[in-house]
Amino acid sequence: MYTTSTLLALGALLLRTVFAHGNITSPPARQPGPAMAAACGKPAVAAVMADPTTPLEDVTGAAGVPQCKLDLCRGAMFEDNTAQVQMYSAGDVVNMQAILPIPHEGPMNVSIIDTATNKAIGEPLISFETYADESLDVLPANNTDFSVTMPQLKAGQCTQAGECTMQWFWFGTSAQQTYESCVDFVMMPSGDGAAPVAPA
Ligand SMILES: [Cu+2]
Repeated sequence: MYTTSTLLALGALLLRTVFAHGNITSPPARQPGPAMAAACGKPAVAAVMADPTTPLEDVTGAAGVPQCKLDLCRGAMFEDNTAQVQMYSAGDVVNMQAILPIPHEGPMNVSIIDTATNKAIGEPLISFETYADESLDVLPANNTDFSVTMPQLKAGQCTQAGECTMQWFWFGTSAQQTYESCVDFVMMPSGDGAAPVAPA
């Protein structure tokens, strides 16, 4: 016998492929474009254009394509996003807005990523052990509206556009869906232009 919640779950499963899941809306996040099409294929770009909140598992034809860095910014490339590089200084508080039309409970973090290595620099700027919990009637306000504080990086680090990106990463545990939105930025020297050197 089907319960109401079973039917709701079935409905959610069917709708999952039609409706959105989640992404960052502010500051402006990396969008797909010609460079991504060259690396990941036109169907991949079409999938993200059709649903800007799609998990990377649903980016058509991109899995296993060696030159497509699907696990960095869901394949979106800096070269397609040079016009929206944010400028930050250490200590800046950056408000971030997310939309989560279909929540999936799981961990989330926002981290500064070295794009050459796809490795995080330092600790996450914010992290949740449990985020976007669909069992809640209303999501906590800080799931869709939160702030991060830009850290003091080593002198010269993340000062070239494209060198680093600020990536929102969320994994829906039971949905087994991964979400990534990237905000491109450069760190501006603080004070008199000579950035203080942080201890290694
Ligand atoms: Cu989803």
